[in-house]
Amino acid sequence: MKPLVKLIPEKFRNISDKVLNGERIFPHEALLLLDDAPLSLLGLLAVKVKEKKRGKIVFYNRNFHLEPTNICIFNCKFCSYRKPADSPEAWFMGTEEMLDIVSGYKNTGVTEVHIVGGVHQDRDFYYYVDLIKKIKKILPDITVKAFSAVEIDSMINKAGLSLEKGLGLLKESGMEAMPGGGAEIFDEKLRYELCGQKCSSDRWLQVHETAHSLGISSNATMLYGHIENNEHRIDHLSRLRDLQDRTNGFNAFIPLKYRNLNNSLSEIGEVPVTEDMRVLAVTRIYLDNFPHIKAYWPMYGKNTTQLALNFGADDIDGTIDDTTKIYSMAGAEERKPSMTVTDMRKLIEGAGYMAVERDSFYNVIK
Ligand code: V47
Repeated sequence: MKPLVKLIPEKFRNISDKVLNGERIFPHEALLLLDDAPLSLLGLLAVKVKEKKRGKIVFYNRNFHLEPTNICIFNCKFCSYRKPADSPEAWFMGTEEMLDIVSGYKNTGVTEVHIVGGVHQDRDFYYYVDLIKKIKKILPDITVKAFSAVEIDSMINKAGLSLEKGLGLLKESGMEAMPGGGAEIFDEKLRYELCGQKCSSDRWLQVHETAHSLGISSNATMLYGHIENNEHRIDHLSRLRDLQDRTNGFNAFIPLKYRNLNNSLSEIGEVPVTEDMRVLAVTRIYLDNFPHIKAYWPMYGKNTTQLALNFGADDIDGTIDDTTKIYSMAGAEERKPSMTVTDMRKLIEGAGYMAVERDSFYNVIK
């Protein structure tokens, strides 16, 4: 036996061989890796998988977020962002205010607007259809990546439309992609405990499946580091892997680390960075049909994001321009998240990778 192989504990040798040969691993094998494998082995395997897909390329984009409101009919236990309407920290942007923000990005090279926010009782489906049309009038070339499946489920239900009809109308108005939010954790018992008011796991998956069938690509997320265990995590990833087998409509998976400032779960604290890297690496290894794994820098912080590139991530998201508050309000280090293209390239190159600008669909921007 070669000396290097001896460094791999015996119980992981078969799984490691499978991963290195590009074979799919079973849920129980992913669980074993997540439970027990040395972190160094996870990093090695995840980097091998990623580099087989992508070589040395790590992607970034030029984007900004539009967060119309943080007033929300739902009250999820992990959320630090939602505020009651009379709170000094609540906001509700008017159409003109949002369109002024959008106009500010004319001729800046920005390629994507990511729209998410609270589900506000006074805003309906047709308001958002109209908003997207107005945004596309101002910035015709920008990709509108809009609304979590939870927001889409709410607005479409309220309008009394089928998913096919509602998503079709959103697409016609100019929405080409969907972000991966609202997935949280799919286990039904935990989901009920954390965010029982919002749509079910099956419905989240159905919204994405329908979007994919209409040619709207999307991302997927998993909120981890709260009350779930490793089995719940692998179950969540399995449901996503199964759906991707059917549709191939997901672009990226984004593990989202629970941040604990000012929410109802605060006392449980946050998982250490070693746990972040374990989750990330197993994700890259297990989700063999996901083209990209994103290390979302406003959530991890810049240093951990750089480390994440050595645990399987091949994308770091975008310039952001201090336009999202979800993570700063939840305690992330980046209080005003913003990076220039030069900053992003430096971060990626500093980790030993080649920085490549992409659009929302991972086409390379020269
Ligand atoms: O669904 C809320 C999470 C998500 C907290 O698709 C929290 O490119 C940690 O989905 N600690 C929304 N996480 C953000 C999101 C996203 C982010 C970046 C990129 C993309 C993409 C999508 O944020 C929510 C929830 O899972 N979240 N509160 C918290 N305290």
